Amino acid sequence: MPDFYPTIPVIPYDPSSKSPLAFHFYNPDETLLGKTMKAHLRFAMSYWHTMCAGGADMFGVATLDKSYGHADPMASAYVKAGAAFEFMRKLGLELYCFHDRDIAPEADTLCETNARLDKISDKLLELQNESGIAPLWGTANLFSNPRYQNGAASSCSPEVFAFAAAQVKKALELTVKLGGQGFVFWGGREGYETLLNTNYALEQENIARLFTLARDYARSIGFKGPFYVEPKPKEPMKHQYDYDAAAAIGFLRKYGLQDDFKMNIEANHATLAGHTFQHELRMAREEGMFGSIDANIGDPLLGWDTDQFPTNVYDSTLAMLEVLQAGGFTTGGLNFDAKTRRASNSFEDLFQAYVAGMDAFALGLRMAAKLQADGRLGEFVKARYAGYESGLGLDIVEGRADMAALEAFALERGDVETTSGRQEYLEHVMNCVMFGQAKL
Ligand code: XUL
Ligand code: CO
Repeated sequence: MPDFYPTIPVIPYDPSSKSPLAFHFYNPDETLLGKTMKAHLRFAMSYWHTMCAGGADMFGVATLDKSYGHADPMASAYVKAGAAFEFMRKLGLELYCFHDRDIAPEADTLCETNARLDKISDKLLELQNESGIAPLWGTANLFSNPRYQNGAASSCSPEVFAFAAAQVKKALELTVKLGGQGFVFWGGREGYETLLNTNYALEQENIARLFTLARDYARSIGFKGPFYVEPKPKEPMKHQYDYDAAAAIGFLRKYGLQDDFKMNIEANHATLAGHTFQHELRMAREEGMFGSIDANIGDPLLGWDTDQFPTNVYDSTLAMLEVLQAGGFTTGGLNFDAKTRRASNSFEDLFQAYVAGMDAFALGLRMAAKLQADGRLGEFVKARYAGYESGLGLDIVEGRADMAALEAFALERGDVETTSGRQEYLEHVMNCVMFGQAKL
């Protein structure tokens, strides 16, 4: 097989190296808390950003040519598939995520498009069998084609609903064929630009109808994995229905889908919703809906989804603390839904970006393990709520204290002393554990 990235070596773990193409913190086979780092982190490549996006933005064309030497889109798709597997092999990535339209371009008819998908997926399967690499999840792109301008499942047109269903059906078949472990719904166009033209209730119900049809069809063809909803508040729509984890979980419960669906939490979507990444992961975890992660980071000065590679170690540490507390990934993983900046216009930059992102999460995992071992954060929270473990607190928690009893207590007790939340202390503990040996 030809080498598509001849100047790029297999990336080694070498903490003493000054090479940009070496891992300093990610040592895949090192065991930490009873599991290899590779098993903890379950890194995945995003096919769309990595293999397809060339840096085009609203003001300019691509800065990195990703046609892989072929003007014909199907010829390019074949070569791209080979390149994708070389890319993953060199980085030690064993999982990838794809939209139907990433792996093969749409043709003039649905029939021809599906035939293209059959051919390309045969090629992907061959590459998977040679390498042991497999999809973390598959999905259907229900947002790029102009037919989805008014939404897909939430479109005002039943014909568009049918097209979306047909596309999801095929994407599910592909996911099963390729052994994908999950299936994502990201509803970029499932929302509205103005309520003046929107039947909100019908749109919501139709999204639930498509999810239910997809779930039932997938189970009938042997798909055992979870579905993931990937919340995002806006962009491309002004308002997206799956605004954040709380909205998406409420929606899934309303329509009885909570046993088959979980959350795919994306860092930059969390911040667009006005939440931290940690908040969205905590919400999903506490609700028993933690599934998978789209790892990236936004720019706090920009109000859109910049999909930058995650290099902020505080963020990755807090994220990995949530992952550890959720009991780790099962079918989920860390998909780099991230792209290099437009001016980082070489394939070496792309490898470098993955090294940076993978190392940031490896460091996050190491730091999260240290914070757990140190114990002070956990102990502080436990102590803070200790009042609910006995006496009045236990009566409240166990439902023994009614309104009259609580009033009687308050009348008798007089005023209550407040306790400190000690935020600055806790932030300092994080720094001490992460960067030093000092005990506070
Ligand atoms: C868009 C986004 C998508 C989903 C999959 O913001 O994150 O790429 O991850 O459709
Ligand atoms: Co995403």
